[in-house]
Amino acid sequence: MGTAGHVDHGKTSIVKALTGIDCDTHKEEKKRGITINLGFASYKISETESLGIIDVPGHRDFVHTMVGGISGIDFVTLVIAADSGIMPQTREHLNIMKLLGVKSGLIALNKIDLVQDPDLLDLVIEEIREYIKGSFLESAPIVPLSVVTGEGMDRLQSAINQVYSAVTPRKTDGRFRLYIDRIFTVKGHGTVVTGSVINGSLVSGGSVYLLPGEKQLRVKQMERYGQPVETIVAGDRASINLAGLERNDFERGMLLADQKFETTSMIDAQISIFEESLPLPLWSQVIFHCGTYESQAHIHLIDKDKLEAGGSALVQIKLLKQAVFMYGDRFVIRNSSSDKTLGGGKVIDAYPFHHRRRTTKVILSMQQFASGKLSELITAQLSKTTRALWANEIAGYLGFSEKEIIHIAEEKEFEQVHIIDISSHEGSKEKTVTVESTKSSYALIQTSLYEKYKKRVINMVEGYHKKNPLSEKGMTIQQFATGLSIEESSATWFVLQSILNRLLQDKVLQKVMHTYAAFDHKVVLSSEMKHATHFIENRLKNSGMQTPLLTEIIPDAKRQAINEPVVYEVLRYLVSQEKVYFVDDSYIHSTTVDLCRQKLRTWLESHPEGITIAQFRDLVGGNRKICLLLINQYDSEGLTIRHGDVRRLKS
Ligand SMILES: Nc1nc2c(ncn2[C@@H]2O[C@H](COP(=O)(O)OP(=O)(O)OP(=O)(O)O)[C@@H](O)[C@H]2O)c(=O)[nH]1
Ligand SMILES: [Mg+2]
Repeated sequence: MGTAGHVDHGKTSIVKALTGIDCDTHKEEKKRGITINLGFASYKISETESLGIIDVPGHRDFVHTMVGGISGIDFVTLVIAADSGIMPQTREHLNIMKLLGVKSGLIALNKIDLVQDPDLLDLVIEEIREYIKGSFLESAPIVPLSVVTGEGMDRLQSAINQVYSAVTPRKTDGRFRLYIDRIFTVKGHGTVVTGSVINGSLVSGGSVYLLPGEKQLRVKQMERYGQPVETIVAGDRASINLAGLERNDFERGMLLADQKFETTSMIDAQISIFEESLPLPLWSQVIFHCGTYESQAHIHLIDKDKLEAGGSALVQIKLLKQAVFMYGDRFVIRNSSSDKTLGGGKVIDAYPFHHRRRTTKVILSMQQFASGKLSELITAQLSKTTRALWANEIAGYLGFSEKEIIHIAEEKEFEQVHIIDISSHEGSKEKTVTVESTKSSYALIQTSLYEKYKKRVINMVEGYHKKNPLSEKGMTIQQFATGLSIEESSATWFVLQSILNRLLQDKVLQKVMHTYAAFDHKVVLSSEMKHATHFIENRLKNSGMQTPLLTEIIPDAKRQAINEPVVYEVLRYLVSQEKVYFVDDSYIHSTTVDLCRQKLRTWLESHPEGITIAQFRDLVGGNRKICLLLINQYDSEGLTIRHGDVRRLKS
């Protein structure tokens, strides 16, 4: 529970009356008689449950402190002094709480001892009722009381109990984040930080990151309301004893998280400004507050040229100080001299592009982000890139759990996104292992992009066949990936694999060895090619062991009106057909290779002691180089095996 309200209306007094704890502990606070820092107390709701209370300052100079405190609360006790009624910071605090998304609370109408006239009291109550109409406090209990006389304190307690038990607990799954509001050293224990857990949960003994930054810290011990605990969850106020942290590593506004977040200095947001504010021009300079983070900021209106008081707009905000944000984080903006709260909003994209121009496309995408619908968010996130993303990558950007992302993506109606379960992929098993440990097993891509990739794959294969008409083979996955600039093992690579599998299934492609060829691809020779193939093949066949050099084949072919590029193409084709062997610069016809193989086998069957190269040469004729090449070929086929200087049959 947080307190809120104008200075001097009795917030700290009420907390003290409830808990016995005086939150104004600093010398300066005592001297001035006002609250300056956040105060913390715990109030026993029942035998087993304690309520953490955050007492905030009411003075207008410390509204930024109030924002930090209020960010971690579930409900508020708005304190209004009966003798003065609604005052400027009553309004400002209520406005801020609306912006930060506080959902419930009650009103403590304090100092009734100073209002003798019951009609006057009724008047104040009426004024308050009127004022809170339309806000989250509309039907909140208003409890008249006096801390001085103690009147109404019992009613206050039961009102707190009632509101407390109606609060819906925060979601505790998702990533752990805690805004640090205090840091101190405890003798013999080291550094301790305190703050409010805004998301997720943390278990003692784990490790956390201090953000922004790289520093990883070990959680030694945790306490909730002074009691050691093993787990802290969203909504808790906690103190954490950390190993590895030094006092000057810390700056106000930092937070602890269970994993690294990319830092950002530019966000897209949806903001609204108060009725009492001045309009915001296209560009403006403000102070930005989120949790305990505070920075100067430039706001650029995107869907409007001017933001009128009471209105809202989509904006891009440039922050002077690095920060980490998650989708949906609430913030407050104050004027640049920081004496007035202007309004605030929520982060809709923590890592946007720089919107130099305010195009319809930009606005549409921002509206998608602002809608808050997870399916829209996923689409918007995916449309920022021309590649596929891992489910957990998207989860990270948006601040949802991977499970939620996969769940939505799998929904039938969600047609804009194609989801690929890489573990179900034929042949991707080994990949899955390496990928799973660091990444996700689900890749997501916009359906339109998936279709685009599919078309390009088909075009690439067609182009390949056109260029290599005499090759039966198509392209390898690596060739597709290179052509499409897809990194191996990236999410998009798995999408490519999925596309290839789909095209095989749909009989658009066929597998030829380890390549993908068009399903109806057949090598058809033109009469010119037929002539060339016939000539070259015969030339090689007739040469037997006297394999011709390319420099001999080319002029021979030329005399037959076959030019050089055709010679190469035909040779490639003959090799792919296995009619010709290409070994170390020489082309040997397969009939020659077969014949020599036969001779060798027969000879070896009657000569178990083996054959030397010289003997083999005598057996088949031809030069030493060709003989060596042939023998190696037979070794590699598994016909023969080398024993010292001789080859024997490998049986
Ligand atoms: N007469 C009377 N005085 C009260 C009552 N409650 C608080 N006060 C006095 O009002 C003054 C301010 O009280 P605080 O509790 O410090 O007020 P606060 O709202 O915490 O003030 P800030 O934190 O500075 O905004 C103190 O002098 C209190 O003694 C009450 O019920 N009746
Ligand atoms: Mg106070």
